Amino acid sequence: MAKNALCAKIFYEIADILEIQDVQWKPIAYRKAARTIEGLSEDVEEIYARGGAKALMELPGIGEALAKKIEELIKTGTLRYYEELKKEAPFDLEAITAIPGMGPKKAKRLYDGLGIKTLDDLKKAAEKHGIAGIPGFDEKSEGNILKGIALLEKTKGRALLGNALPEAEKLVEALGKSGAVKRIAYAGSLRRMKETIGDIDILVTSSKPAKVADFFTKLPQVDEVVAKGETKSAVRLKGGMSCDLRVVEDDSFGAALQYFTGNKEHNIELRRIAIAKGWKLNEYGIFKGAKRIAGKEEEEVYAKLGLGWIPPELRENTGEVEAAQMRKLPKLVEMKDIKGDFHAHTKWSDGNYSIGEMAIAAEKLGYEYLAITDHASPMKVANGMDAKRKEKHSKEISGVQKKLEKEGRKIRLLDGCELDILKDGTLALPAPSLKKLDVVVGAVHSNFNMGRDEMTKRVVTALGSGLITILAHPSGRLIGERDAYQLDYDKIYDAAERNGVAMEINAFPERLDLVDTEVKRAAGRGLKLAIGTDSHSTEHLRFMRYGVAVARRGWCEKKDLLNSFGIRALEKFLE
Ligand code: DGT
Ligand code: CA
Ligand code: CA
Repeated sequence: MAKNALCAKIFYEIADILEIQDVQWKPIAYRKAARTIEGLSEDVEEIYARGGAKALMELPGIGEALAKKIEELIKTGTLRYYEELKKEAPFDLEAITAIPGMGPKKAKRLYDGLGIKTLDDLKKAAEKHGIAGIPGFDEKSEGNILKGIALLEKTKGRALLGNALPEAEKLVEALGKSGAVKRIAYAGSLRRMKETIGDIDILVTSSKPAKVADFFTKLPQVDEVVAKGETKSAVRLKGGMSCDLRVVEDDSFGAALQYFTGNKEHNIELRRIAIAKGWKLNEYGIFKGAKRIAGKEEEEVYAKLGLGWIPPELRENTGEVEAAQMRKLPKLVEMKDIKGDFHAHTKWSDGNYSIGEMAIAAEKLGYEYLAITDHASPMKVANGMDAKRKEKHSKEISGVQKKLEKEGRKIRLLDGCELDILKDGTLALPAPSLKKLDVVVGAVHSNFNMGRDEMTKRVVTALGSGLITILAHPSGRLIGERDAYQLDYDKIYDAAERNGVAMEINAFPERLDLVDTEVKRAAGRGLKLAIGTDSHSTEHLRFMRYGVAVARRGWCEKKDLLNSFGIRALEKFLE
């Protein structure tokens, strides 16, 4: 979550909890601060980077105490005061408010009315339809509560890749500077770039294992030390994630990296191959009798087993071992193949920056092009544009383009919009408006709860217009918050094929949509994929790497991704 949204959300919740406790005045102050932060056009992180807590205190309603709290949220992603406050409630506020749409106030009403203390109490009450009578709740909310609980159970204790990866990179960097480690890498689901991560696994080699353990368990990110030893340490990080550190010998580093990258089923396949050759494979190496015949490098382990090196993103035992045996592994797309981004918002809808600022940020990333896709929506969803405003928007895009060219910049802006696909499959802007655009990113933003046939028909109808370039976040899921809507993907792909529509890989960490398994199917039948970061700020453009990860997990090669097209080839495709 962007830091502004996080600060605002937590301040609102603190206000609610304080109100429950009958604390005077403070709730008003927290709400005021929350509103201030919500309304900022700049990231609090940037304000803080520029002028520290002092700069934060210049914002209306933010005094020293609140500035300190924002500072803590920026630095650690959590707030101790808030965590403590939640514990003071007479019911399990933390667990109950983890349900989407459930804040402290609602939780208090459930406690007052039904004595609900735990998630389990809540589940039972919802199942028995006991909640509908409580003020502010009806039968529909009972269904939503049960859905929310099911979602929580599914993602329980797992972090988004977009949160875990930066955290792991910081740990690896810090350990690298400890002066006690020689080789270092993260392994596990993180190295496979799975969309959610259970825990971070780090491997090192060292001649001073005790010093490594000391250094690791004393890192500022560490909240609690679970285990500490010369071969293995485990900690809980301040953000709530767990991290395992293993110290291995130089000669085993490759084998350990292979073993701890997993996944388990992939490992079992490899072990089977080793056994068939009369060898033993474990985290220390490949052994012929007592003799280690491979282990230092991962490539060596795969090569000994008669396999090409398998990129970690493919190691899910879905055919990659066989492909490696036949030398038929795909040549996966890489970050360096990416020449542009197909999904970005500006101040014209719900983004935080101007068209020019987004363009310059994209150029800094080395891109040839950036599609400006502000919302177009008749319901004005997210400050969406109508046909008239879209015309002005287009004018500004071409104006900014000219200005950029005058400055000698090479980045090309693609004139676009993120277009609402309405309930019946019609589009939020008329055909003549859409025909003028370079890129139309079509998206479902309303009426999520349709049946499978109806939803499929809705999207197929929209694609049939021939006016959509890319189908945005096709499943609509928000990881841990909202399930995918019901869709017949084969029918969607058929329609996409007929109409030359690309499927989006939305790279926003909560979305990662299409999901990797569907990406593999879509690319497998020849559809093009298009990564869009769905950026609402310049920082979000960096989410591209999560989109590339999904593409790689979906076995995509360069040719499968629209983003690998240079501007000339892209213009041809768009025609
Ligand atoms: P996570 O943390 O739930 O997102 O998923 P992973 O894949 O990181 O799993 P984790 O942290 O439990 O273990 C790291 C790797 O260690 C895993 O991918 C494969 C390997 N591993 C763990 N347990 C076993 C096992 O019982 N057998 C085999 N062959 N490998 C295992
Ligand atoms: Ca793990
Ligand atoms: Ca682990």
